[in-house]
Amino acid sequence: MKSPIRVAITGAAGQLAYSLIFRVASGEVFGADQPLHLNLLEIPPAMKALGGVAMELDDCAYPLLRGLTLTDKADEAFDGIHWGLLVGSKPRGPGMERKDLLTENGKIFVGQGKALERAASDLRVLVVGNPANTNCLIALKNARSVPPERFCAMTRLDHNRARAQLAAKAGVGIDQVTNVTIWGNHSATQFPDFLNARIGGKPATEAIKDRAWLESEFIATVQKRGAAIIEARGLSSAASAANAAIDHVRSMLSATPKGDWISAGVLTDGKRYGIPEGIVNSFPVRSDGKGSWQIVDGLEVSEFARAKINASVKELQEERSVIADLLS
Ligand code: NAX
Repeated sequence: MKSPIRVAITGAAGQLAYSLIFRVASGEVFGADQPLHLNLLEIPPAMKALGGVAMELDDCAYPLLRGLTLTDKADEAFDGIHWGLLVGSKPRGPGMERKDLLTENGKIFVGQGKALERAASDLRVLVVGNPANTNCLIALKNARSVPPERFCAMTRLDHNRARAQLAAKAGVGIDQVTNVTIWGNHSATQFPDFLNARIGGKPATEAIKDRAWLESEFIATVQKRGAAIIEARGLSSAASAANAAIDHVRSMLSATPKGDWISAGVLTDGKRYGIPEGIVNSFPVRSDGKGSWQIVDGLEVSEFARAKINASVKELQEERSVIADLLS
C-alpha cells in the first residue's frame, strides 16, 4: 500500500464539492491503492454544514480515507498537501457587477495562494471557483515559491460539453470525438474549437457537414451551457463540474493518449499562438503522466478561430486589469 497523500478541497460544504468529495474519497480519482487524507476548507458560517458532510464521509466507511481535517483556515487546509482542488468562491449576489465578483473572489485567492506555499513540494492545483482563470492567476502569482506550471484553471467541463455536442450531432459515441480544444476563458467568450477536432479519426468538419451549425449553434451551446443548466435546474451545474474536475486530475496523472489532448487553463508565456503573456488561458494540453504537461504546438488557427480567441483573450486581459493590484 502506498503512503497517504493529502488532498485539499475548498468550498467543501458547497454543492459542487458534494458531488466531488465522495468520489475522491472512494479512490476513483487517485487510484484504488492510494490512501488519502482530506483537508476540507470552508468559511466559518458553513462549518456546521461541513460537519454534516464529514458525518456522511464517516458513514461511507471508505477504506482509503485515512483522515479528515475540517477547517476554516487556509494555512491549515493547505499544509503539506499534494493536490489542491480550489472550488470555493463567492457566488454573484444581487446587484453585484462582474467587477465586484472579480475583486471579491480575487481576495480569497490572494490568501489561498500565499497559504499554498505550505504545501508539499509536488503540489498540483486545479482552480474551479469562478472566475476560474483569473482566480487561478491570482493564486499562482501569490504562491511565490510554487512553480506556476503547477496551477491549472478548469476548462474541462467546457471540453466535455463540446465533445458531447459533437458526438450527438455526428451520431457517434463520445469516444470517437477527439482533439477538442477550449481556447480562452471559462466564460461565454470561450472558443470551442471544432476546426482541429476529430471524429472517428477524421476532421470533425468532414463528419459534420453542417458548417452553419458548427460556427453558430455548437459554439453558442457550449458557451452558454452553464446558463442553460441554471435556467433548467434552478442551480448551477455541480455533478458535471465535479466530474470534469475528476477527469482533469485523472488526465494529469496519466499520459495523454497519443495524438490527442485535453483542455486546461494555464499561465501564458507570450510564445504560443500569439497569445500575450501573463494571463491564464485555456489551451490544448498534453500530460506526460509524470507531473508535467505541455501545450500542443502547431495547430492551425484560422481567421475565424483567431477572431474568437482574440475576443476571449481580451476579456482575460480586462479581468487582469481589474485585479492587477492583487497580483504581487
Ligand atoms: P456553492 O455556492 O454551492 O459552494 C461554494 C462554497 O464555497 C460555499 O459552501 C462557500 O461557503 C464556500 N466558500 C466561499 N468562500 C470560501 C473561502 N474563502 N474558502 C473556502 N470556501 C469558501 O457553489 P458551487 O455550485 O459548489 O460552485 C463552486 C464554484 O465553482 C463556483 O465559483 C462556481 O461558479 C464554480 N464553477 C466552475 C465551473 C468550471 O467549469 N470552472 C463549473 C461549475 C461551477 O459553476
